[in-house]
Amino acid sequence: MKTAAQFSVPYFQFLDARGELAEPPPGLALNALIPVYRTMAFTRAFDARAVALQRTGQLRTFPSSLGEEAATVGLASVMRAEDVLLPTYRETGAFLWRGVTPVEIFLYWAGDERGSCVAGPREDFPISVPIASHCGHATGVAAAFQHRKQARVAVCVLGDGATSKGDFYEAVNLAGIWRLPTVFVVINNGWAISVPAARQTACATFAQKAIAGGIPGVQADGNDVVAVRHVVGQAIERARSGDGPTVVELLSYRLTDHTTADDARRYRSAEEVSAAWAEEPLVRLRKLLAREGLWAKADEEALIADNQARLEAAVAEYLATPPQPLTSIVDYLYAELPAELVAQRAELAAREGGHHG
Ligand SMILES: Cc1ncc(C[n+]2csc(CCOP(=O)(O)OP(=O)(O)O)c2C)c(N)n1
Repeated sequence: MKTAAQFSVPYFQFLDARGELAEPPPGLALNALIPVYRTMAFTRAFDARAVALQRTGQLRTFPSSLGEEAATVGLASVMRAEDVLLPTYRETGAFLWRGVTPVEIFLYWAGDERGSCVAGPREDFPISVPIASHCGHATGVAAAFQHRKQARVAVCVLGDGATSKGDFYEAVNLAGIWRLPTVFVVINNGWAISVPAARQTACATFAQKAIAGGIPGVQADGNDVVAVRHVVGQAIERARSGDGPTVVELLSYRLTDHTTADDARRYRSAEEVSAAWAEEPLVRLRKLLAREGLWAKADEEALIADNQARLEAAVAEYLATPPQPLTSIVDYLYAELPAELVAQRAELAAREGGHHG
């Protein structure tokens, strides 16, 4: 017997749970991590405020990204403005880094169409709630970049559960054949609603799903923002320089419910969650910055106050935004409405306008 082929999946971690930085990647500029930390902290504060709004009937539903801030902010922080993000619903940190406003994010989760029509970044895709359907869109966007000879990259973010869908495999396959400038970032947060990662795949990693597409797969500690920026940054630059796609798996943990419509206590233990808190990404980054003299107690206090003020202003603006007409439900689906929707639109128009919450 001969070995037909052999593969491996590299794993990266630089900043451990205690905030110790071991053998940093070449050229690491610690200063660059300060705005990253600030956005991660704002993402967490936004998260808590959004859950509170939902609990008081002022948002429809909200998928918290508590614990995933290093993954979401980290991946966005190594994209260029002209790259295109194709997100799911749990990338609040990436939206905020890319310039989506808190008000726009609140509007989205209130069911308001204007939450998908953001002022910037105009070419990023709207949130994909159907699991994995945006993987095909990412290959389409990347094919357009390749066709136009633009040095731009499509960054598709998905969950571990989404890698079980055919859409993901098809997209990886096509991206491999055409060497498309795509990066598939799989945020493995341990769970797909109540299905644990171990029951989602028989593979040792989600990154190795790249191998069948003939492309590299890499894994990193997704709670280590240094590792996230390193692996996603390398994959993006590889794609930009014409060397094709990569699957990046970021190991993280969803510290709370799947959405505000879920109760995670029904399917996982308190012990598991408290063990995961010891790994969370914000504290370890803050410890590093503090040790390097880049972040002091006064900076943290000023940031907390600043974040609260920004959030309260955003909440006030969101709650004061006049609702869209009910007809907005169908107004953005087609260039020309099919007959049955014309009738439904007329019914909606006859009713009174909606309200937030
Ligand atoms: C096509 C499709 N099937 C099923 C669902 C219902 N659903 C919503 S979230 C989810 C789990 C997704 O898990 P994962 O991809 O790991 O992402 P996570 O929510 O954990 O970030 C499912 C099955 C859906 N939204 N779309």
